Amino acid sequence: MTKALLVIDVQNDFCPLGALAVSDGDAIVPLINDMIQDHAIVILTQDWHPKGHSSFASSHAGKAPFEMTKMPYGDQVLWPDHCIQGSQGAAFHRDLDTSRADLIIRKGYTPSIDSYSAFFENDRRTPTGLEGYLRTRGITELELVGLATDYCVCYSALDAANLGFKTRVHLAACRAIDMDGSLDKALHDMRNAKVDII
Ligand code: VGL
Ligand code: ZN
Repeated sequence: MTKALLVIDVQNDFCPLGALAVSDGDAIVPLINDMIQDHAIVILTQDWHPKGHSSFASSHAGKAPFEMTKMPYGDQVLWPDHCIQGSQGAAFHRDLDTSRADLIIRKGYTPSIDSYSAFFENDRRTPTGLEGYLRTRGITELELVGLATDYCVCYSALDAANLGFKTRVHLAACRAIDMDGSLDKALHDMRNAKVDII
């Protein structure tokens, strides 16, 4: 068994005062830094959208943030503009220890497709390349932490488990957006997919 710690989207825009702030999002940073010290392999993800990305409400006339729309690939929540490539909001939280990361995988760069999961874009078919990276390194086990529990952590954990990786989510080192019951649904879906939740 070779194990990696997968740290999802600990970026300024998901922390208090950020464009898509997750309440208490920054509270997990010290815990994650401790976990980074305890793992031989650390991988970080970074939400990384071009300006005018199709997941932004501002790209859809008459739509407000947190409303739904239909994309060719299915239902999509419309978000405030966030994690614009190269912006301060897209940068990692300043206290996150990024020095030990073997890989930083960016996602959400395709203008027409959102990407919650670290493995596949929201069309559920376009790969990010993370699966190949893990397999070629012989990594079989993943510990997930980060933001947000009910979106990018959940989608990444579901894909990881469905791809056959032994997958564990550490809730103490995650925080959720939690709108319209999304956290309860995420926990339910992860349990059904045999994700270990602690
Ligand atoms: C995320 C919404 C939009 C996340 C990213 O990191 O959970 N959520 N983009
Ligand atoms: Zn995003």
